[in-house]
This record gives sequence, structure tokens and C-alpha cells, in this order.
Amino acid sequence: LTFNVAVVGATGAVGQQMIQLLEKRNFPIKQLKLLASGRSAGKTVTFKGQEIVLEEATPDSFAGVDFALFSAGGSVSKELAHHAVRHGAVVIDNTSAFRMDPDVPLVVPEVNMDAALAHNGIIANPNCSTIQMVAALKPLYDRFGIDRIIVSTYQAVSGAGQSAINELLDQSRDILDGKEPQCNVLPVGKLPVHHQIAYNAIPQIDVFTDNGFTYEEMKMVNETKKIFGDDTVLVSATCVRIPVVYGHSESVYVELKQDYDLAEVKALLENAPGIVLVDVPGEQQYPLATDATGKLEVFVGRVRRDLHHPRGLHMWIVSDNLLKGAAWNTVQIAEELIKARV
Ligand code: A2P
Ligand code: 11C
Repeated sequence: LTFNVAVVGATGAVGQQMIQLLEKRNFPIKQLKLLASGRSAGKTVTFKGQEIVLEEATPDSFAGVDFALFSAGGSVSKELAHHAVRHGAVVIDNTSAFRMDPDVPLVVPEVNMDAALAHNGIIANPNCSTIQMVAALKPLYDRFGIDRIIVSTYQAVSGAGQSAINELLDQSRDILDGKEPQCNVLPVGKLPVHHQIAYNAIPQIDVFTDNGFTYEEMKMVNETKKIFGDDTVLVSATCVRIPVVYGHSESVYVELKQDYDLAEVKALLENAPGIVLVDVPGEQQYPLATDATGKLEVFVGRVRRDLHHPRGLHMWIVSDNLLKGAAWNTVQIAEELIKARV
């Protein structure tokens, strides 16, 4: 059994990873359609040794498509996802366009694949910083329950797309060469003020909401509740952009509902699907963004008891934001749908 697959945003940081994953995973593809803006139409991409010509994404691009993987920004998803569904495709959308829509399941396969099976045409992929956190916390949520989470993130520039990657590299080079760095993309391209990311840490990802938290921070709050299907989980987040290209790192403090045994917590993490425990402080072994780059798993380490709260627990969670945080979670949902339906 093979499927027609479309990638929307095929030239983007996430889209390119989707294409590579479809090839590496030997996804059962009949025909691959690569869609982007009109600017990219006519360029070619090599897939399994064959050149595929990029096409402009339009409402009519989806005839015969079984899976449409969207990662071209929320406005493109809002404009085109329903056309893909109209043509009979299952849309797996990596943008924030439909995540909080009650008719759209928000899915991390390790956590709530059952929700995906009940889709109405669109399945949403959560934000990268949410995905790695909930994947790691799932075994603890199931065993002990979770009262609250306080998370601080250290996020890679690739989360903001190819232009942000270029900006970090250009600024780093320019500063070393004694030139004035150009700041045009971060923290948020469309805002008038931009900050240098090279040799810096910017405590703003996405725009601010009225409560003083940014949208990225509120995504972690709202998406976590939706994925766990539990509004009682309290989440507070501070999201920070750092000069790393690939891999988001997170300092996560969690208060469990029940008393826990630290050895059991580590054993649960070690045995959880998609999680790798890297936690040997005496040998300086802990998750690093550089080690997580290119890997599909979520890496957890620095697991330790809080000094004061009896049910408090700290950990360090790292994953490749373009893979488990985006392209892999999307392709994984498609793989799981195929497994469940065949
Ligand atoms: P293009 O390269 O043609 O502009 P990133 O997240 O790395 O910035 O990538 C954004 C992706 O979204 C790119 O593949 C980009 O294609 C695509 N894109 C941007 N605008 C549109 C649009 N109006 N229609 C379809 N794809 C778009
Ligand atoms: C970042 N987490 O690192 C963002 C990127 O809602 O899909 C993903 C934005 C989103 O900038």
C-alpha cells in the first residue's frame, strides 16, 4: 500500500527535514508533491535519486493527495488546509493555525495517538518546545499525576526558520570579523525592533500577550493541557532564544501529585517510548543539543529531587526541534495512522 504525499513549505527549515525523513524512513510513497510559494516554483529537489520540481501551493494542489504535511506558516495553513481536506487528504499541520481548535486533535504519538485516530481531516502538530516536554513527562504523568510545571527554555534559532539560522551565522561571522552585525529577523521578524542573537540570549520568542507572557510561553501552557486532556495541570514558562542552531533545551521543574521514588522515576523515563535517559553526572553525562541534533528521540537528564518540595523534581530535556519538535512528530503521526488503519 502506497500513498500520495504533499509537503507544503518544502523549501523551509522544517519542510526540508520532512523530505529527508520521508526518504530515510522509506515512507510508503506513491507520489511526492513538493509545494512552496510562487518564488520557489520550478526549482528542483532530489528525492530518492529523482528530481522533483517544486510547485506553487494553491487550493487545487491537493487532488489525489492522501497526506498533506503543512509547515509553511499559520496563514498558509489557514488558507489551504481546508482545500486539502476537501480533496480527501489528511492534513498534519505543523503550524499553530488549528492547535486549539476543539475539532482538531493536537497530537504527540507517545502521549495521545488515540486522539489522532478520531480526526476530522486535520491533525495539529504541537509547538516544538511543548512536544519534547510532554513526551518526557508522559510516563510521570501516568504514574504519579502532575500538579504543576515550571519550565525555562533555551531554544535554537532554527525554530524561527531558515532566515533566523542565516542571521545567527552571519552575525557571528561579522562580529568576529569586526563588522557591525545586521539584525532583521529575531526575536520576531514582523516587529520593528530586532535584537542581536549572536553571543546573546533573548527572553522573547513570538510576540507578547496581554498577561506579560509571550505566545510561545502560552503555547506551552495551553498545548500541554490539551495534549494531556487535563486542564488542572498548571504550567508557567519562560522561553528564551539562544545562539544554538539545532536543538531546544529545557530546564523543567515539576511537582507531582504523589510521592515518588527517584530510582522509579529514572526507570520510567528509561523505559518510555521515544525517550533516552542520559543521566550520569559523575561522568558529566547529560543531554546536549549538539548530541541531540539529527536524532529522533527526546533526551532527559539532570533528574533530581527538589531541595524543598517533597514532590518536586527537576530535569533537563533536550531534543532536535526540527525533528521530534516538528518534522519527525508529523511524519510519525502519518506512520502511526497507516499502522492503525491497515
Ligand atoms: P518559499 O521558500 O518559496 O518562500 P521557513 O520556516 O524556513 O522560513 O520556511 C517557510 C516555508 O514556507 C518555505 O518553504 C516557504 O516557501 C513557504 N511559504 C512561505 N509563504 C508561502 C506561501 N504563500 N505559500 C506556500 N508556501 C509558502
Ligand atoms: C520557535 N517554537 O522555536 C518556535 C517555532 O508554533 O510551530 C514553532 C512555532 C510554532 O521559534
